[in-house]
Amino acid sequence: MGRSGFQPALAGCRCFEDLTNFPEPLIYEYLPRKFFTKLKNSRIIIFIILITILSISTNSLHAADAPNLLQNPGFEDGTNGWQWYGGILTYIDNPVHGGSRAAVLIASEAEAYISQTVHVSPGSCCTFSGWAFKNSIYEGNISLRISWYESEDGTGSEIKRNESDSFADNPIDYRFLTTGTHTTPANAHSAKVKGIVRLANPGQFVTAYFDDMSFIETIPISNPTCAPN
Ligand SMILES: [Ca+2]
Repeated sequence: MGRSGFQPALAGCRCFEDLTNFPEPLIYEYLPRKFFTKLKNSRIIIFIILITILSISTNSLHAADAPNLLQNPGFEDGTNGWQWYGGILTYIDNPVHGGSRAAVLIASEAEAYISQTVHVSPGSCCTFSGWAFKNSIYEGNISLRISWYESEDGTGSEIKRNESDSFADNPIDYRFLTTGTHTTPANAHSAKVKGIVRLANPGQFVTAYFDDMSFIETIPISNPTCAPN
């Protein structure tokens, strides 16, 4: 039986056994169109999944690789790189959270703080974190804050602030604080990061300890906003 005599039966059958004797292009012609549609859709789904995984991995690596922009973040070099207001700043070897030194701020104003100013880019994602401790007979609370400025060096008026949770009790060990991740305002070019002590009553003082501070800035690539904000 010639091929011309077989084709009508094949057209009615449309089974794979019959197709094995035909050249490849003809097999494609006889395979159900749905098969190719499903194959095409599967490839698209796999492609989207791979792109998503790559995007997540890129962002994660980007954040993980971002350097700590603070100088002397663990106070191993004493108080170098840090400014302070509303009290006295020094360092101590016990208690520490990491390394062999931590900062000690003896706050005597209603709001005292240690601070550093860092240059930032508008639209970037910034996170300020650190560890704090206090053991005081007087009442006061401790928190972290990012103050945003339009200037390049933290001068001028504060245009926005983001603050961490605070604590007022005397914890048994250093406590982690973070402002969370925030988008740098569109007109901001510097950020002053602060470890803050607020006194509950005037005329008293509170001794607070800070260690292992970090300020991380990342530039969003695939997602134009920072999360959480
Ligand atoms: Ca330290």
